[in-house]
Amino acid sequence: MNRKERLSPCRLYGIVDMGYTTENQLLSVTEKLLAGGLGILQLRAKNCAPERIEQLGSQLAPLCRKHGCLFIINDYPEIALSTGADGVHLGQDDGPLAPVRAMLGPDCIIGRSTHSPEQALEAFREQADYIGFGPLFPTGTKPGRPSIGLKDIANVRRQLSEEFPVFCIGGINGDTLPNVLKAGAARVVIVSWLLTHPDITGAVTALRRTLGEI
Ligand code: 3NM
Repeated sequence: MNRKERLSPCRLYGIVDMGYTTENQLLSVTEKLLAGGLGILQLRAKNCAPERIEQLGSQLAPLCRKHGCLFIINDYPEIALSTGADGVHLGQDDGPLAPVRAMLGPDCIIGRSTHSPEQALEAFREQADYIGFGPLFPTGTKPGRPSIGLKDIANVRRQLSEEFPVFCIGGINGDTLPNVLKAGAARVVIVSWLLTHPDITGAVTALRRTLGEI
């Protein structure tokens, strides 16, 4: 299966965010997420130098590969390439996708953060392989970013092709998830709730079951 075929069944997207994990804990937290059968994982390290992200990514990439989990680097296409990651995740301010696609090749996964239906449609037209859509709720993981609520999820999914992966994100946890699903979401990214969970592996498995991934 190619990378995009492997992305398609993923309903839960995890992020190891260095705001919640020390470098010492990074490998063990990642192992716990992977042990739950996570299908796609991103390394997000907003306060790390690119050289350090490359070192950390080089450790995580083979670990994810061993577990059959897609591995995505946040922000840096060149680090995705040099670490052998499966793809890169880009924000709204990271420029057009076409040059990144040219650099990484057709098989690489490119994701884009979107914060409105217009941005979601634009990322789809630009041939992103998936989008993040949020933040649905206020979240300390991206402080200061206005939340967009649940009202547009169903419409956005309807406007894009049925199977296009829309990962809802931002403030999703065990309490908010049922309403996110009721609003029409099929896929979610959960960061802080998972990383601070007392049983990370169990939580991943339970979420995958709730989302119909298993
Ligand atoms: N991107 P948590 S919201 C990394 O809307 C990120 O683009 C967002 O973390 C976006 O699950 C977000 O801890 C933080 O709320 C998600």
